[in-house]
Amino acid sequence: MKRALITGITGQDGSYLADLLLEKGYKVYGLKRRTSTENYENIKHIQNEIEFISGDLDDLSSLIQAVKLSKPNEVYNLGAQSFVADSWPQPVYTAQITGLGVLRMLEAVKQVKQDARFYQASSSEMFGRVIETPQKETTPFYPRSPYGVAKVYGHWITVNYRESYDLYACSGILFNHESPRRGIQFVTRKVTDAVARIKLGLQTELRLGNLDAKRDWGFAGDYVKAMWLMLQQEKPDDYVVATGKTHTVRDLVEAAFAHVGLKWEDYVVQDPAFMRPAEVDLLLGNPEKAKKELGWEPKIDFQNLVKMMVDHDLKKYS
Ligand code: NDP
Ligand code: GDR
Repeated sequence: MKRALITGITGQDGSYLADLLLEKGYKVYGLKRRTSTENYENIKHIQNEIEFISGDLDDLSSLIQAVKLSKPNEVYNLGAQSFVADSWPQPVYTAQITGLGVLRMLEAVKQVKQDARFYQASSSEMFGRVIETPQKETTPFYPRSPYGVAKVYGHWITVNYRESYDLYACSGILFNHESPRRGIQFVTRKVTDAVARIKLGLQTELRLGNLDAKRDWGFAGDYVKAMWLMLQQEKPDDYVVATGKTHTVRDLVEAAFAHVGLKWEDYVVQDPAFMRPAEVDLLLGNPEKAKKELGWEPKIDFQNLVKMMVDHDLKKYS
């Protein structure tokens, strides 16, 4: 039985990855930080099948202990302060967890179990003010937020540990991916949740920031398969994971309201409070390498993703 250690197990991706690995017969260990109230919402259906280990990406000793206890064949480092907007008010914390947290996890693997395969959750936010379009593995980085800068560090330290210590370490450069388990602060879920509440008469308006930003949005359930595939190859490498299609926030809003028969213009209010100090205007990924080398294909397109999320939120409030 293969053993996997997942950081960020309570998050969107951690929960889908745990579903996938349990289906494949893995023993799954989840690093779980202490929180004042329990947040098992995304994993409550599999809670009894996961072995939780108390730890924090800020605490190297806890990560060393987690690797000792789980003796993993594969480590998936998905834990992070992952909300870009909060990386401006919390830049040092974001650097500690999203940046240096990667180094701590790599150190734990290097010190305790060098043959464990390591996955780092890199991000399209590293491309930021894009140098070329579409973005691929060789596109230079130009991050536009403290979060993006921290992810660039996490990316390069993963490459460096691979080259310095011969670790099997991969970075997946994943473009935005969403689902009914997406955190409520992120724009897709904020919109689908509000559309459901407005349709059911529980809310009257939706306040948003920049409607012109473009993102390459896919489905999280498809993207965790690419993470697993990266760790099953002969040699470790880095891959862009994306749909190859981009849409504006306005397209998202329009699709979500249209799905319940409403016009978005009647409800959406632009609010400067949700504008960012520096914006990433356009992200569009080229997933050719992942398709060719991993045999990976996204299954859910943008329209179906939006419908899936709105339907889920409607059911939740009905
Ligand atoms: P989420 O925000 O849903 O989950 C983040 C996870 O990290 C949660 O389990 C959270 O725990 C955990 N975490 C936060 N701080 C710490 C800490 N100090 N120590 C240990 N764990 C911590 O993110 P996603 O699932 O969406 O993303 C997973 C990873 O992929 C992240 O690294 C993100 O930056 C990256 N990424 C995400 C993309 C996306 O579109 N979703 C695209 C590209 C990269 P808790 O529940 O306690 O808060
Ligand atoms: P992003 O996702 O920053 O791309 O990071 P988010 O959904 O937060 O923003 C996407 C775009 O929507 C615009 N926007 C708003 N965003 C939010 N959250 N709230 C609003 O009200 C709003 N109005 C407009 C934003 O300005 C932005 O342009 C996500 C995270 O999952 C990261 O962890 C991950 O690395 C990247 O995706 C790839």
